Amino acid sequence: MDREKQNSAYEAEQIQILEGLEAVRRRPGMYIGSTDARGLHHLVQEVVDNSIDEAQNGYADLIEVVIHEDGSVSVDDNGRGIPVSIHPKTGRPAVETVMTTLHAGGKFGEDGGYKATGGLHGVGVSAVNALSEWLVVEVRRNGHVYRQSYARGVPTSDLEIVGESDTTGTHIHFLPDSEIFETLDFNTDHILTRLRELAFLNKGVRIYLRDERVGREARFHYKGGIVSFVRHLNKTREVLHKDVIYIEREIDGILVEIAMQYNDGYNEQILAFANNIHTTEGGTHLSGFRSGLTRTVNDYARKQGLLKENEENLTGEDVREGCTAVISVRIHDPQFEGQTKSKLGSSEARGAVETALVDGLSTYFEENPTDAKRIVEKAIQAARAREAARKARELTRRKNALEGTSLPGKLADCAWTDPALCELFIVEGDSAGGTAKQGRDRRFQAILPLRGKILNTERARLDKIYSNQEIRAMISAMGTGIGEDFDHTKARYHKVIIMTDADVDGLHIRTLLLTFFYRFMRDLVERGYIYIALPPLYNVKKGKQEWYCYSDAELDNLLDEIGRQGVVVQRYKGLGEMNAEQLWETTMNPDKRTILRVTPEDALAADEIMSLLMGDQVEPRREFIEAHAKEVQNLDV
Ligand code: 0RA
Repeated sequence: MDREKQNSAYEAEQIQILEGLEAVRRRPGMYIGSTDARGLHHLVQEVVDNSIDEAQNGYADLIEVVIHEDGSVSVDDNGRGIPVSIHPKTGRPAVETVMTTLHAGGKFGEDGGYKATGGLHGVGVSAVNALSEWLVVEVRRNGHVYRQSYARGVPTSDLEIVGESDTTGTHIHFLPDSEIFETLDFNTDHILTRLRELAFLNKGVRIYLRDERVGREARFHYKGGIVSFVRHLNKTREVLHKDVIYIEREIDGILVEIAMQYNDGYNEQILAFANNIHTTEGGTHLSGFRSGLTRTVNDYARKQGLLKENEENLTGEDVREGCTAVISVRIHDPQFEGQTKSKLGSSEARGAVETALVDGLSTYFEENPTDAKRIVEKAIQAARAREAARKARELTRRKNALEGTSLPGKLADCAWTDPALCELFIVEGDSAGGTAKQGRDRRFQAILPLRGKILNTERARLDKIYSNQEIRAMISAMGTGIGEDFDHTKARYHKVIIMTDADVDGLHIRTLLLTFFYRFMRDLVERGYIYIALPPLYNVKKGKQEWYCYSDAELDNLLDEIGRQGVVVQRYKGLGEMNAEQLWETTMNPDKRTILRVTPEDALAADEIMSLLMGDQVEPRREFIEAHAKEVQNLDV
């Protein structure tokens, strides 16, 4: 190509790149979902995913993530390093093209690997670059260290050799753009949970996290992969069999991995992943697992005479009681569906997982008859309990028919009837409930005070839950029914706001409520109907002026600003210390308040904490209480 032609090709490419970056900055939501905390965390996810790809293809085994003191994040891996050679057409180094061109994050050439990413992410590291105030990439390759810097996606330097190195790898360091994101505050716990998950799903890969803002470090490395994951999930529970059942098959080009182990509890915990993405809405791989499990357990039970001819088959629910499992599939070009694009739609995954499970589990049952018998007997017990629960429910229904489906006496309902406009505040304690009733906007805000600790759902079976007063009040206020009777179209409110004190008891009640919603009205969590109120922690007065602070950091900032002279700080220990007007102004008024929407991940975390607090095992419970007693305010739900 002569020089002139090359220049014009280069210019055309530059224009395209600028247009691409513009598009990302104009409509960031299209690329990373949102510009709130969730979107912010997607940036880290995206960069880490690229390193995970490199690890999955066998070229990297160490990924180090650092949250720096200035709020920037860096991700380092020991892979091959992004190529730096000059592209013949553009005359630019490959790494520059990867960093500046939309959808150019993928591998060059075909190496047949599965991409770590799928529907939700996979927009390429160039989108991260476009949404960063600055980004620096360093590549270790060919004995050199190369570096290039960018501002909001545009190169501010050429790719330069800045040093020598006898290793290879990629280092990406970026500061998200405050012009784009509503918050720049990375949440260590969220990042930690996700990195741990990735370490479980990609066995052998070492993933380290260092948060230099608070001096916290974590290292994840699981040689057992998802078997370790299941052990982790069952850590606080009594298990029915010692070994985790592990199945690995490749069927029609789909890699299926399943790890499962029963515990003596009454709940199922089945996590499904597709190409490393946690498919919280389930999908074909999960339904393949479920039907395979029901079939295998029933077949074995019949064959062994544990189920008699005149007895009905065990249901899916029966065989999943106490089942903890992780399903991980790797599939080319996965299809994602659902409200949050976290449901696997690829139909071929259903058959692959079902075949793998039926095959693997029946073999396991043949080889481990003692374990098999325990599992079947547990399912038979579940069937009996289900029958008892049905009878209890029928009694309740009959009783309701007699008494009319009245709303609970303690509920102060709102005037409007359109659920989309109505909010239900679940308030800890009768006295705070009274204040909330006075303070609310009674047109669309309903108040339900709950007394004491509601029933702990971890250890209680369904039939007992129905008879608990506080729970029944909540169920009838919601109008949806629970468990298999649940019907979201009957929800009387589309916002349910949990409002508890900012102390240990309040945290406990909040955790209980989240566990309850997660277990029995999960659909409400998935629809985003559940929220947490954020009452202020401090009231600050100086002369006639008054402020509210919602965290210690906020208080410190305010005091730095207004000084400490003549300032009175009141710490709220409970909701009861505010009067009706204050509660409305700070916590309930939709124009001023902050409320946190609960995600399925939050609810799952609550569920884990709950089983830790309430499970049979004393040691983890003590550790948890000791670790969290001091940081109640900061505990992320
Ligand atoms: C394109 C091609 C090759 C590697 C990579 C990209 C790569 C990208 C990232 C992003 C973060 N870490 C990464 N590591 C590698 C293959 C290059 C070759 O053939 O040597």
